[in-house]
Amino acid sequence: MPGKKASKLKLQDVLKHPVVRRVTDDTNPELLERRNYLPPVCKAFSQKYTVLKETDRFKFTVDNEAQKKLPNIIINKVQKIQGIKTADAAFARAYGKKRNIGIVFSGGPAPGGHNVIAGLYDAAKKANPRSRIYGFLIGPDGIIENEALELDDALVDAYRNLGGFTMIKTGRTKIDTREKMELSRETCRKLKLDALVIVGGDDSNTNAAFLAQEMFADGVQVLGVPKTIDGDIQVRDDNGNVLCAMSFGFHTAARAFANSISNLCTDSSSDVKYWHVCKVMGRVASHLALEVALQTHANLTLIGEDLADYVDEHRLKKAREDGTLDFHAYGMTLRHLSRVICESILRRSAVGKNYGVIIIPEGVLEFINEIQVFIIKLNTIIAEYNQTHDKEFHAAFPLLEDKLEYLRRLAQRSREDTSFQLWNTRDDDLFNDIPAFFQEGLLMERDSHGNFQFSQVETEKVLIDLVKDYLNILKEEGRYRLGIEQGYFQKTLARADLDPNTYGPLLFENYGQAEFLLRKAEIISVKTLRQSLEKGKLIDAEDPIPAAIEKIFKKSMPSFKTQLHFYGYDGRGNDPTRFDCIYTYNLGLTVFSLIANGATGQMAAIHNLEKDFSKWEPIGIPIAPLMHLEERKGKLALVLEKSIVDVSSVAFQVVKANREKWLAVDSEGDHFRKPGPIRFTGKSEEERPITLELNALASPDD
Ligand code: FBP
Repeated sequence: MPGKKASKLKLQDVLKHPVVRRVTDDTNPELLERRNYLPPVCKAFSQKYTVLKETDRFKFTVDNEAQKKLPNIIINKVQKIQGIKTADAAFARAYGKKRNIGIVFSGGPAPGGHNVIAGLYDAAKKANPRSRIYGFLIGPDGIIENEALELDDALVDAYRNLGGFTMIKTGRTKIDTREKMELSRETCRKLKLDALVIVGGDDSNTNAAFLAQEMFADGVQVLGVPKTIDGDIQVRDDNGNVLCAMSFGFHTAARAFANSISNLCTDSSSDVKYWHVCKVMGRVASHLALEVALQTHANLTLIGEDLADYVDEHRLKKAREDGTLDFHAYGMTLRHLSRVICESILRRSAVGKNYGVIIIPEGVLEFINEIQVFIIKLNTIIAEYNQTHDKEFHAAFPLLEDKLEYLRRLAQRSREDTSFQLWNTRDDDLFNDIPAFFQEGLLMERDSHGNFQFSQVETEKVLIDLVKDYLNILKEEGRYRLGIEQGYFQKTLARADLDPNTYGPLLFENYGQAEFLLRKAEIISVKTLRQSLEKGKLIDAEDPIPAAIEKIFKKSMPSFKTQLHFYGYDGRGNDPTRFDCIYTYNLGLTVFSLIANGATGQMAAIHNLEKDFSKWEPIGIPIAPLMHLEERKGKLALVLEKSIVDVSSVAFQVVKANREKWLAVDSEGDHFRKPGPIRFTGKSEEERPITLELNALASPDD
């Protein structure tokens, strides 16, 4: 017996066997291929040197506060990077001087980060092999605490084209106090840094601008790199000219989510019994959900920005007729949103499809009026508490019950003191109406940047619970039914020697008029079925209900079964798509060009990213003019503006135009698209995100 033979082998020998060694090795061919891949570079980088050309073509409206707080970098302009073959001796000396450069990852991981390091490392070492590149460990804490690792060839090579931020890790600390600023300056002095590169999202690039201002006098250049899977760093000037179409990591995360969700589309249309509810990351903006919709053609995709635009025409009409104003007609409520989802479920059910796939963006609550009001009010309450007490809010009230009690006291105060309306009785009543797990989510600790942590809230559960409740009501009213295909009904009855034309008109409201038959609303149980049959004189009181009729009735009673999924951390850790590999390597080269040419307070970017690679142009974008005042932790703060989905964009309009088709309320199949997995070699994935490709149609070549 083979089992017996194998058992004679000594384990030490098995472990030394070449097959065992090969299959248990930490590396595999794909990994080696990724490590050895050298991404193509933009034309400017094919020359020995690069220079910066400032351009006045792009206009920005500057915020007064930014003008005041960032005087040395507010005057920065967009800089185009151009390659030059030769340079005079002074330029060549300055360009190739030995430099110490620090780089840090800040915020959530995004596929491609290692290639930013690789690009920066390669360019810096090419300009001067004696230059030193330090990676700060575990995010901005590494700068504050001077925890840095000098990078070498072996380390950089081990991570080329690989996902994650594993090489130096990441963290979410914000350098937002005088003390942290001082410690950061101290670290830069100790390491004799010429430049510091911050690879991060909107908040981290905001930090980069403040550090650039702070260290201007020290001569330390600070540059940002646009990272985040959320895709919400997109830069346009006042005239709508696109400077940075997308942050890196977005394409990979969206492709990874899309691959998994497309597999669910296949599964759900195979065993036809589940609605898969997929929440996809994206703290506020719905860019990822939009791209996943384009990649998969899932049956229903909610886009937060679209919901915020919602106007209830019925309410408006009624208010007009009554000669009144109805402010509740504007914007979507959670309840109304659950009704919108129910409507789609009902319509598919009516054509026999009791299954499907729904995509919910993680940040959808940000666009629901009532929840947004809670988030803002609670942010302010927590921030005010922290400012006036020694103990921090969450430490003072560790349990949900304690927090609710504190809110109750605030509501009480609002009754006694009419000038205090931050939390009134109505807020308290409404808040007490929502499920405990959701209350906990809304009260959860904000992150270090003051952001609400949407990924920790089970948004999909809140919504689907409301959907379930409403579907149960509709079921009791006989309005939630599974359509029975006419041919199936006739065959089933014929097999039981029953005349379909006798039973059909009694059972269905549309018998003979439609391909899918809808059970009459009054038949909602075996009891009411019996009553109808008796009333129609098809059976007597003592007769049993014919088995075929009962079978049809049961089939027409849908049960709403769901599977909830969250796509976020998995896609965020995927190895980058070819697009993200090439994009990030070129961002690394760009950031070195900015450093070598003396820039500070700029963000590295690729102009024309949405177009063919041959048109890509490396640029530096001034960060300070992009900043504006925003509410954070209950206070106004100067931050980089997040870019949310533009509902007039081509990408959104295409999704909107396809909504009805992808919902597939007909007897035909669904229209699911299979994006396939991210493959490094082969031709499986598109050259760039579909969103970018579509939106580029609105910005023809300059
Ligand atoms: P960044 O903006 O820092 O890139 O992070 C984005 C993100 O992945 C969001 O999509 C998500 O809401 C959040 O991070 C999750 O945060 P955490 O990693 O702290 O759980």
